[in-house]
Amino acid sequence: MPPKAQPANRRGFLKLAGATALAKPALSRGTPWGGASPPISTPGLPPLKITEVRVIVTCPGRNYVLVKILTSEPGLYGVGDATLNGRELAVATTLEKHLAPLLIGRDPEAIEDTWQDLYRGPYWRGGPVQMTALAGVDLALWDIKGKRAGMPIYQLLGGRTRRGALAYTHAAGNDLTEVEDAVRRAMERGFQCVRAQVAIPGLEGTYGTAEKKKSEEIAGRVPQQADLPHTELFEPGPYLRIVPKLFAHLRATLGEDVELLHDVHEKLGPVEAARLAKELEPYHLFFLEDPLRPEYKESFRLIRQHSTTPIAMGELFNTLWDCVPLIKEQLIDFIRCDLGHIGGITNARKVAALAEAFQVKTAWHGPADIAPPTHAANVHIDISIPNFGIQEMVFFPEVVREVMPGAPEFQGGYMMVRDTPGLGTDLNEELAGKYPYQRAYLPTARRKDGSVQDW
Ligand code: EZ4
Ligand code: CO
Repeated sequence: MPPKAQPANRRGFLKLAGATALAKPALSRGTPWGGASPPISTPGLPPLKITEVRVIVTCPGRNYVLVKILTSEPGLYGVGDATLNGRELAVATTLEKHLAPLLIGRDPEAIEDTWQDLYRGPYWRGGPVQMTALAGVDLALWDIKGKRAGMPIYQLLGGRTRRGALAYTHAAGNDLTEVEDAVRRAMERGFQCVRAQVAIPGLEGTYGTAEKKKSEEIAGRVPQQADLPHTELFEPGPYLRIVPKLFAHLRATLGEDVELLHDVHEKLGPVEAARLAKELEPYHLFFLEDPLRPEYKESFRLIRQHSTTPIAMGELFNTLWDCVPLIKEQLIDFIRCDLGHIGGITNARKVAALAEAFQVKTAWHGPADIAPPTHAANVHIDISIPNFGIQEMVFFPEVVREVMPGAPEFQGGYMMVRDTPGLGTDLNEELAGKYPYQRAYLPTARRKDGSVQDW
């Protein structure tokens, strides 16, 4: 029997939100189902509904936001990651106050429909806060679907295309030999690919280097406090001089057999980035990461015109459309979105497919400030697509692995996911509760003259 059509009544719905739920769509004649109702779930399986959405903010060493979606089937739930470093509570509030009421009563199997509805529904769409919240929901729903199907997510995405995901780790130091030693340690651990960052002489605590010191002498800055951002110094001149020296040193001492990468962290202007890419050419980088800020996509042309150093970009992108200009003009070689900030698996697999058509490979962002469910989602996609490039990874401390078990594991240079149904990751809520949120910010940066610099 077709469901009874209901008149549109948004106010009525809002009052109901959290109890029964899903907005009843307006009557539209001429459909076999008697209205513009959302798609229905798998025939033959018992109908499934979302019964509860829990938002858990925990700080086992650093802050993480998790979203746990429970269903009408006892014991069937999914856990997603909705961590946005430095703005965790904005995402948690979005989830609790704005998204949870829309999810209760909904069919968790209709992932794409839910994604579209939550992305396009608010009219004011996108941005890192909303896209991270959406990623949390998306991952939890994929986790549920995998568990219901009895399959790991990579199977639902088409099955394995490879045995493991080639991984890179970070090596940093205060001078060239310290970085060299760090790269050697990574190689001894089994890494074939290593990202190398070095401190800039005369400037303290550059992005990615081992020690982050305060630089109190910068003009016009408020004093540092533990729970306020510390400010780093940056000058493009010394940076542009030391980085080619670093890679000359690494090639001279380590040879060609290790793949080397470097993260610019969107700090340069167009001609500076072009110069760096050009000067690094002799050292054959695997890629140069995030050379320009995401606003300046057309400037990537300048880098391309001057160098064959492979370029990777994307951890600050929030939508599929952010990726289009760079991919369709083949201005990059690797697209490295953050699944946690681009709306999860549902959007990332479209980014991967778009990239495939233009011979661009994936290199999903994999830092310590996104939680194990996103790291697992990275690897599920990595091992099920044809155009995987490389996977950034971190070793989580023991306490994080206890709170969120099941993160992908490093084996001989590759990342492996569990073959258990769903993402393979979980959340120990009781333990998470023992580590309450602590206010924390990402660092900021300034130039020597005191002016603001992108970090
Ligand atoms: O600075 O995720 O490639 N990795 C990175 C990260 C980012 C952090 C910011 O929250 O650039 O370390
Ligand atoms: Co980066």
